[in-house]
Amino acid sequence: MKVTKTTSLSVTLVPERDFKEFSTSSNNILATVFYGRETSTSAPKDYLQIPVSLPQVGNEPLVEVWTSSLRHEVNQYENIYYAANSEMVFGSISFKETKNDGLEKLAFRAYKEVFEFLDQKQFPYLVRCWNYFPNINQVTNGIERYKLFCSGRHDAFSEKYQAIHNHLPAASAVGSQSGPLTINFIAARNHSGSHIENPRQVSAYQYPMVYGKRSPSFARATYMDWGSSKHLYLAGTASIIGHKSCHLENPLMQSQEIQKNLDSLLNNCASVMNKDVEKLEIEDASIVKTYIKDVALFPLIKDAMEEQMTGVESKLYLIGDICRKELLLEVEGVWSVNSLD
Ligand code: 3EB
Repeated sequence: MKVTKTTSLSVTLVPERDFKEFSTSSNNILATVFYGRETSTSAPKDYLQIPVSLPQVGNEPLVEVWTSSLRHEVNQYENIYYAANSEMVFGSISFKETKNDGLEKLAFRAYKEVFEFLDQKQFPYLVRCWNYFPNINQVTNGIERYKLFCSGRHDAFSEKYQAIHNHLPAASAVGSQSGPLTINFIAARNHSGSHIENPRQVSAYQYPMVYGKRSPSFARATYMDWGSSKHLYLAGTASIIGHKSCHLENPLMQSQEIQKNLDSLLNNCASVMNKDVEKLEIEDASIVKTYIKDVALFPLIKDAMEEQMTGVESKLYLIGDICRKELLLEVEGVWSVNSLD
């Protein structure tokens, strides 16, 4: 695999009050994500600005900032706002539900449009997806909304790909308090990432039917070599062993189980990634996001996370519903990878 050595992508959290200074200094911002905001995604800027309606909890408001070494353009394609350079695109699509256009249909349509966009603009490789929509655990006509979402997404992936599991990127699906269905994504032009599973967990795309007629379309992790920066994107990771939720109603034990899942996933990533000749080492995470179902659990979960991840500076805590109603939190992040050669 040949990659341009100078291409980079980085992610960090910047306090909102320092953001202006950050953005006017030499940083080449590709995209920003503002959590807890309702304002619409805007195009006429030097970078993509995406609001996500999940409230932040913690000391001071933070902005998630993605920077890249390459020159990019910001534009709109149908319902997709994006920032693209020669190697990568950061995009966002939002659809409002109506009586006639329910969640399943919209998830299908949104992913179809993302695939069409990626074809048109020649970014064939999805690297990471984030899915947000309200009332994720609500049951309508006997089916939970998360399952409807999974059906629509699955249908779009199956229409696009024959063996879909080879193409599924790391993802998160989190319940917002309000707002449209929003899908944020990163895709690559020249290299596909490697999608990696967790030996402690059944692959989500192989979950039994009790979790929905169509399985969730995501990988546990995606490794991407951008060139000078290499990233491991870990999907939303919950207290699930095999395919079963564990430690119901116990946030501390769920946190600890999540840590075991992250450790096992990172170990598996290290061994999969080192099958090539290049020797790679996983560093501390660049950013870790914890989604918490109930704000009352924040102090306890924060303590657990701070203890478990002492080396990680950029931690963000967001209030959101987890896609199984018995789960109290979920953790995702981006881990930097170094070449030892
Ligand atoms: C799980 O492991 C927990 O549907 O895109 C985590 C990450 C979860 C992504 C998704 C769902 C998704 O099944 C839920």
